[in-house]
Parts: sequence; C-alpha cells; structure tokens
Amino acid sequence: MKRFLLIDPWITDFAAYDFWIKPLGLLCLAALLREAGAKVELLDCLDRHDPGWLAWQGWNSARERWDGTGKFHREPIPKPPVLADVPRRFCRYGWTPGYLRSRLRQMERPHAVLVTSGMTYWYPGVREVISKVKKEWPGVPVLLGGIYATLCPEHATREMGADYVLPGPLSGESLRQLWDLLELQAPPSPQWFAELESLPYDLYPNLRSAAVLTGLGCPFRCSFCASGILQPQLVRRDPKVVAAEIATLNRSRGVVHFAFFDDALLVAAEKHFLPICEELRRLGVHASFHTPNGLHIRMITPDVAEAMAAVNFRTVRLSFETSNPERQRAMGSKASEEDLALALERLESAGYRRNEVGVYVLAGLPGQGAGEVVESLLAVARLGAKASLAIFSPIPGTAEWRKSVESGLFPADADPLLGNDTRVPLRSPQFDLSAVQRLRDLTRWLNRRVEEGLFNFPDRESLVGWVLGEAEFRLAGAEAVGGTSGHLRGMGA
Ligand code: B12
Repeated sequence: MKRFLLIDPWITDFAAYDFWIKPLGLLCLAALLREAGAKVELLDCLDRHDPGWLAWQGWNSARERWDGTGKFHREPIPKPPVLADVPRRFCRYGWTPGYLRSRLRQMERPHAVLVTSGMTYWYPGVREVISKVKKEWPGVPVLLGGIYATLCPEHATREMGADYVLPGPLSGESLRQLWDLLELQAPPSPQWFAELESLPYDLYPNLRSAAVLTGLGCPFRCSFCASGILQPQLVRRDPKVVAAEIATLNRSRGVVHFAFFDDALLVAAEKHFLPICEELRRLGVHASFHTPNGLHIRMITPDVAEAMAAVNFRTVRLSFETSNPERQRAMGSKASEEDLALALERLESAGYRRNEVGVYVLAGLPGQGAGEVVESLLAVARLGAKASLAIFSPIPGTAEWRKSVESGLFPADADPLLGNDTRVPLRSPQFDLSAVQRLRDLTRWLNRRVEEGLFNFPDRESLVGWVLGEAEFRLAGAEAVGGTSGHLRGMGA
C-alpha cells in the first residue's frame, strides 16, 4: 500500500491568529488519495490542539476564545533582509522545528510528501519545512501545491527545494499529472469536488473546530482578489451532503464551531445556502457557525438573514471594502452604502444586533487616500455595525497587482515577501505604518462607540488630520480600547 505524508507548514509573518484555520486543499487531496487506496498521514504545523504538541509544551489543552479561535505559539526568527525596513518582530507561528522533527522521526518513511502553501508571503515557512523533510528522508520526493505555488509558480519552482511544484486547482489535467507522479492508478473524476462526501477530519486526533467548504471559486471578479485565478469556475457540493458532514462532526466528534471558507457562499442561495441551513435544522445540529471570509452584501436577503439566525451564525462578516462609489464601481460594483444599510436592516429584522455584524473595510488600495478609509469607517459606524480593517496587499495576477506594478509601487518580479500586508503600507505614497496604526486605533474606537450606542463622531476632516499625524486631538477613551499611536491629546471628540 502506498503511504503519503501531507504537511501544512507553519506561518512566518509579523502577525498571525488562528481563525479556525485548516488546510482545506490538503484535506481534499487526502480524501482523493484515500479513495485511490493509499494510506495518508497529516502533519498540520498549525494544529494548536495536536495532543503531541500540547504535551511537548507541557499543556493539557490549548487556550481559546469562546468561538474556538486562539493564539498560535510563536517564536521570533530573523527577519528576511527584504523586510528589514519593517519595524516589527518577524515570527514563526505554529509548531517548532524541534517538534516537527520529532514527529518525522516517529514516522515510517513515506513514498512521497505533499506540502501545501497558503499566503504568497508565507513561503519562508514552506521552504523551511521542505528542507527539514529533505534532511530526514533524502530521496523521498516532495511535491508542493497550494495558493502560493499557484500564484507564484516560478518563484516556488526556483526557491522551495521541492522536487515538483504543481500549481493550480486539482482539475482533470493536474490530477492526471499528480496520479502519474505518485504512480497511482485511475485518477479521480474531474467532478471530484462536487462529489466529495466529506473531508477526512479523522486525521485530526483532537478536533475542536472545523472549516467547511461548500463550494470552490466565485463568479465575481473583484479587482483585488485572486479567487478567479485559484479556481476559475464555481463548483459546489450537494447541500445535503454538506449538512450531513457537519452533523456527523457535531455528533460524533463534538465539534461546535464551524467556519465557512467559501468565496461565494450566498450565490444562488435558494439552491445552495438555504437548503444547507434547512437541512442543518432538520438534522437538529446545535453549533455555532462563522463566516470569517466576507459575505456578499447584496445577497443578504430576508430569507438568508433568517436562515443564518435560525441555525446560529455567530460571526457574520460582510465584504464592503469602501464607501466610495467610484472605487466600488472600479472594483466590481459589489455593494454600495445603501446595499449595506439594507443588509443590516434585514439582519436586524432576523434577530441580530447590528453591532454583532463585522464589516470589512479595505485600506491602502492603489490611489486610495486616508480620507476614503476614514469615510468608509464612519459610514459603517453610522449604520451601527462594527468595521474590520483589512490592509490591502497586491496579489500576483490580480488587476490591483497590475496597477501597483504600473504605478511603480512594485517591480513586476517582486519578491512575494514584499506583498506582506504589514509592509505594503510602507511603500504607499498615501500611507505609512503610523497612519495604518492610527486607522486601526480609530477602528477600535469607533467600534467601541457603536457598542456603547454612542453615535456622535468627530467630523471626517479632523479624523483624517489625526490619522495622518497632522492634527492632534483626543479620542476619548482611545487608550482604554488599546490605542497605541500616541498624540491622543488636545481637542475633545
Ligand atoms: C478562508 C480564507 C481566509 C480565512 C482563513 C485564513 C487561512 N489562512 O486559512 C480568513 C478569513 C481568516 C482569511 C484571512 C485573510 N486572507 Co484569506 N482567504 C481564504 C480563502 C477564501 C480560502 C482558502 C481556502 O481554504 N481555499 C480552499 C482550498 C481547497 O484551496 P487551496 O488551498 O488553494 O487548495 C486547492 C489547490 O491549491 C490544491 N492544493 C492545495 N494544496 C496542495 C498541495 C499539493 C501537493 C497539490 C498537488 C495541490 C494542492 O488543491 C486544492 C483544490 O484545488 C482564500 C481564497 C481562495 N479562494 O483560496 C483567501 C486568500 C488566501 N486570503 C487572502 C488574503 C489577502 C487574506 C488576508 C491577508 C486579508 C486581509 N487583508 O486581512 C487575511 C490574512 C489572515 C491570515 N494572516 O491568515 C488572499 C491571499 C493573498 C496572498 N498574497 O497570498 C486570498 C487568496 C484571497 C484573495 N484576496 O485573493 N482568509
């Protein structure tokens, strides 16, 4: 019997937090390899609940928040030279190399090792993991795939030390190539995803939360997003099968937190999302559901809002990005401020408090000034919702990437590390790190006001001046909500 080891590398970054993270690409691959009769083992260097890892740290269990999220173990590591200008500590998040080595040494030598990759700028962790594997088992072929490998295939081929880099989704063609490399018979059907019964979560001995994938891809082509490159067509699983998978994990493994990682969960909801919710109710699943990846605002119909409340969606994030109508149009006309207002009304009618809803606002898009971001944050606050600030970083292959290259912000052959969202604002003519820090402080402050039901905000100009360090005034209580950027003196808010 063929034996394959699947590895999800650790993260190397300035910051990382476990928002129900699971290597779904690897889990899909594991399901297919098992169906082909192979034995599969998984080392997920981001699994905070792995019993061996807990014991290695001398812990009984990992600390977590009410929603199942939590902090990774982290260790400072040398900052890559191209990031030397970022005044932050660079860390490895997840298992230590020592623990990974000990796990590799307990294992029998596999026929091949399959490694996945996440963010493009997390590649140092991928390289380090591959080199550890190569050191333990010289001669065992290492195959690399995943998001970084798909978006930066040349870089990955040149730099990672893998024997094979397999970019792209697992489609008919790439599966044939993979099956040949692994010397397996009969590749899976090209419809494998639509036919997927369940993800092999039994590979996690101590499963506390699960990521759910009901569909791959997205019919929208937002200018900053790579979804269309990663998976050109929307493919979906049967709603009943998805609900059954969740119900089984809930009953047999006691999992109560499920995070949907879909890019287009609500598209054609009457045929997909609504039946999933209906089935979850019919099966009597008692759990909390989370959508950390933003939902399409215009698709929050009254039925969708009610279904979300009925099955207990607790973390609800909406993708707004900006309140600026021109930029909304340029990015793909996903949602206007009116659309956001309507969605919030519907969620409220379904039983949500507006301030339970998180709204993504993007900062640092090419040509976007601080004024637009402040305006967008204020728009969200005025509507009574909480903003979640996402810092823009250009992703190779997207329209915004091309704009960033054309505007000279980025060389076309830039090291993917330069796309790190902590570093990107350093290079923007409109932003610097302290402006970003102030935008973060402002977001926290506005969210606190919204939570307290205080809806009088300073005017836009004063806030922009403050964000840019040109004006000083006091955001009452900003320190108490974790403000770090100083200069919070002067004018009253
Ligand atoms: C879920 C998700 C999240 C979640 C969970 C995060 C996580 N780290 O897992 C949340 C919401 C928290 C999140 C946050 C962010 N995300 Co995000 N996220 C995603 C999303 C929607 C899905 C990822 C996923 O699970 N896909 C499904 C699996 C099945 O796909 P896959 O891994 O690619 O696997 C397929 C193939 O690659 C292949 N495969 C995979 N591994 C292997 C291995 C081998 C050997 C082989 C042969 C094949 C293979 O098989 C699979 C099937 O075809 C992607 C978009 C996307 N469509 O992928 C964005 C995405 C990864 N995120 C992105 C971004 C920008 C972010 C943020 C930085 C946004 C922000 N500015 O705040 C933050 C960063 C958070 C962090 N530090 O983790 C970008 C990536 C940017 C980059 N430079 O790489 C993406 C691509 C979205 C986009 N905007 O284009 N994210």
